[in-house]
Amino acid sequence: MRRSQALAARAEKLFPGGVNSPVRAFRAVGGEPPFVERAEGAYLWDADGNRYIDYFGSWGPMILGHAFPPVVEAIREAAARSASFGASTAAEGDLAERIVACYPAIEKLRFVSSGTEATMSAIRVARGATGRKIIVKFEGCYHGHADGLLVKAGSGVATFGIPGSAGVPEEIAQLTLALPFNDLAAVEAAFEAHPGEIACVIVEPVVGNAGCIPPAPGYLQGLRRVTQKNGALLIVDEVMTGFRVALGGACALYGIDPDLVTLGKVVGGGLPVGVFGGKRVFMDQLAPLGPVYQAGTLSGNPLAMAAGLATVGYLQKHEDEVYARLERLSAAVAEGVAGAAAQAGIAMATNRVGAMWTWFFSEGPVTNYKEAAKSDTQRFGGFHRAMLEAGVWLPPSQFEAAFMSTAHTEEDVERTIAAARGAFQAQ
Ligand code: KE4
Repeated sequence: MRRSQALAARAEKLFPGGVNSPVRAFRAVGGEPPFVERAEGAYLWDADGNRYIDYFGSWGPMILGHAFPPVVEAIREAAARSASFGASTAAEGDLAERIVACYPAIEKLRFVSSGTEATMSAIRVARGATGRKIIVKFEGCYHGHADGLLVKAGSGVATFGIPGSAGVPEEIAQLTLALPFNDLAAVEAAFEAHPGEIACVIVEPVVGNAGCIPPAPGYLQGLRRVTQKNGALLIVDEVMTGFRVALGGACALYGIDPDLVTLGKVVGGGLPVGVFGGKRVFMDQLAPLGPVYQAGTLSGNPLAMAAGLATVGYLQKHEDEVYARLERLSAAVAEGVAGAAAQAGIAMATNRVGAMWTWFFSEGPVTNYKEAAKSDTQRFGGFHRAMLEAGVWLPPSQFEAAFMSTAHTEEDVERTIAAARGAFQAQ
């Protein structure tokens, strides 16, 4: 029995589905998920010594590649001074200053330990600041697993949501409106149907959790205008896009000035960090200054601050070189595989923004979740398994984004395209 299989057999007894996060179980693509033993640069090695080119990068954080030496060294040094104090440190301010320099919309922020905590807290600030209860999210966008965000669209456009998970009471789901992404009229209709009741709109500015879906031209600016007009806060969830699509994320790329921003993934350099922040007038609603409560034992954890500082500091110092490389390599692999699909007569829609992209096995364009859902997920599963066999580890779902790191090389891209060619010929 392969060591991964033995580890999986044990994990099945210990963890629901054998995993600590559902997508890792490969249920969407089939096959047996390898257990990772170590990683370096662009590569993962599994428990049986097989090497893979990594295109999910821990779901976004590893933008500089795995075990990036400055990050490893920073964590090592911080660990020698104790892993956690539960008291304020200079490192929190050092990382916060770097974040504020990259995200002008953030005047004040709070560190938390996950993207879920960040979005959950940002929504509480919006409700506390406005005294309103209803929130708006978009189909296909994922913002973590807080109850009010695990909601599916209701029957009509402006009708309330229904629970997207067991355990979420309908009373909670009914405070969330789930609207189609890239449809500004739907948002305007929601505000007309619920005047004075909507606390905030939360959006993935480039959707990553339905696969990659870019905003239509003017859409994000439209959300800014409609929320401003109706006294609701705009929360831009940059947990995935932050420091990825640009150093200043989608806020910089699309020129938007939200009321609140959430960050995660890259900002922690692979350690658990979430951030929510924004305009001072809203953030000062938080305890101990104001009436909105939020807290966390490991918020601002020194090891996580050290990893985040080393990562964000490197991205800031080498911004031009880093994002030019990410753009070049991402374009090459996205277009190269799309070209191989076209040569094999396979329908594929490729969406990409910077160093995040998705190959949809779809006839038509993918501009919202309904169109993404028409993709041939069976064919994606076969593609994923064939690529894994060939030593290329793609995100194990049609509805996830692939990620590039600065550690990937042109040779890795060529090898990936060749593997895709082989996979398409075999399909
Ligand atoms: P976490 O609680 O998983 O740190 O962050 C939640 C979150 C919030 N906002 C956005 C835009 C996100 O993409 C995420 C988490 N992303 C998924 C990947 N699609 C995490 C991977 C997983 O669930 O295992």
